[in-house]
Amino acid sequence: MSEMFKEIPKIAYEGSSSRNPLAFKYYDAERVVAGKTMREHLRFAMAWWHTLCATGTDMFGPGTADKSFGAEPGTMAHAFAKVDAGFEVMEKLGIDYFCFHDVDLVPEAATIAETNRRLDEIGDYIAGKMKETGLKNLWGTANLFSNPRYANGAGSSNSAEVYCFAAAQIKKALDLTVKFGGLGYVFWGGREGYETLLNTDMKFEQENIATLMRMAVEYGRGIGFTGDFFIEPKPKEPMKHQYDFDAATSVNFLKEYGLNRDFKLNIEANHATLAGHTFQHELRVAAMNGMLGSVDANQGDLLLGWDTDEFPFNIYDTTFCMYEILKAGGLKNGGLNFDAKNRRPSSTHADIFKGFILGMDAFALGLVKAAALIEDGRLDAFVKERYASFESGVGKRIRSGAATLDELAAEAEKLEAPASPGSGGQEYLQSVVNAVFFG
Ligand code: XUL
Ligand code: CO
Repeated sequence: MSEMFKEIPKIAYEGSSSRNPLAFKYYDAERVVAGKTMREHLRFAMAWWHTLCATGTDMFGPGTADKSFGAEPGTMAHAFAKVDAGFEVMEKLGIDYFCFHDVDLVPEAATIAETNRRLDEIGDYIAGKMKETGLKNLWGTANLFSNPRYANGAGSSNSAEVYCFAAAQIKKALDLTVKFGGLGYVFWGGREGYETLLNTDMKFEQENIATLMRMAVEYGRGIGFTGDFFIEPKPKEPMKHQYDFDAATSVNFLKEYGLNRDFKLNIEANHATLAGHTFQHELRVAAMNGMLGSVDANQGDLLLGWDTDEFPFNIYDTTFCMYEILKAGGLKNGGLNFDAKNRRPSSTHADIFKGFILGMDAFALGLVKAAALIEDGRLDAFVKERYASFESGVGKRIRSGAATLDELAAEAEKLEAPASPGSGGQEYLQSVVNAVFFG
């Protein structure tokens, strides 16, 4: 295989004073932070779809980036060229994992049998490259939203025939994920939702989605998949209302249908902001329910109401993300998948690498700052003190579940001064964060 990106060298760590656009300023893979190397903490992954398929097409115009990689798009030769390009991107950047949808890998054929044959062919090639390079699969998924048959959803479709197609795609995507030794399998319910309740039986559709997920677990475990299944919450786009709206909604759904033993959540930054939450809020909801599985690392633009999937740039957000991950004890079968794409005018091959450098540096810096905030201890100490009234006396009885309303009402009557919660200290805490950030 010949080198595709001849103008791009292997990207090295050169430190924050480097002015080389093709070097890491903060991501130093083997540097140990909070007991593990950056590489182990961050477990970066390349998203096949954005890196190798997306050309910058939008509803106002065609693509600007050339992702042909020397082959005719839409052919199997192109599918193979994308594998070569993808492995070169990962090797040059030192990214250990990739994530894929079934139809990112090959052009979809007229029949499932033919698509599957193509997937077998490309799957063998990818597995060979993985063996040769040591690169790994973070997670796989099936694209159950692009093909017109999924206009009304996949698991939530009104058509049992469409539902069977979805099942067939999930089966094959699970086969591939297991073949690649993937750590996870994702359900992003792109069109699992509705446009109008006038034509929708919401409970019926949600039951069907749960049934499809249960079948996927049964099949996956049967073929030796030991990783985690993930739901990736998103409130809207493409549907007006999606059933996996946010982390809390998804946790409730998984518990309601008894799927919580096999499933965790894949939290995406831009999906969090579309739901009206911060990224950190969604990570915390997942973590406090024991379901913080993996992360789609990107960011949105708060002035825009859609999923812009930008490479991460905001250091406060990457810090608070890594803060939640460190506090949760790390990601077991997850990592940081760059579900991120270059802006449409950033159309050169070098821009692909610069996007990843931005994102990897932003998370490396976030990791360092999150570890520093924990080490500093002032945030933890403040929170502990804030709830101190629950450590003894009546507060302790409330926490143990032993208190009664009668008893608490009697306590309240004994109080001489009006009860006060004390200062929330937000400005102080924010200044602590800035002091830790900027010294
Ligand atoms: C879409 C999105 C998907 C999922 C995988 O918003 O995030 O790319 O990550 O289907
Ligand atoms: Co995503």
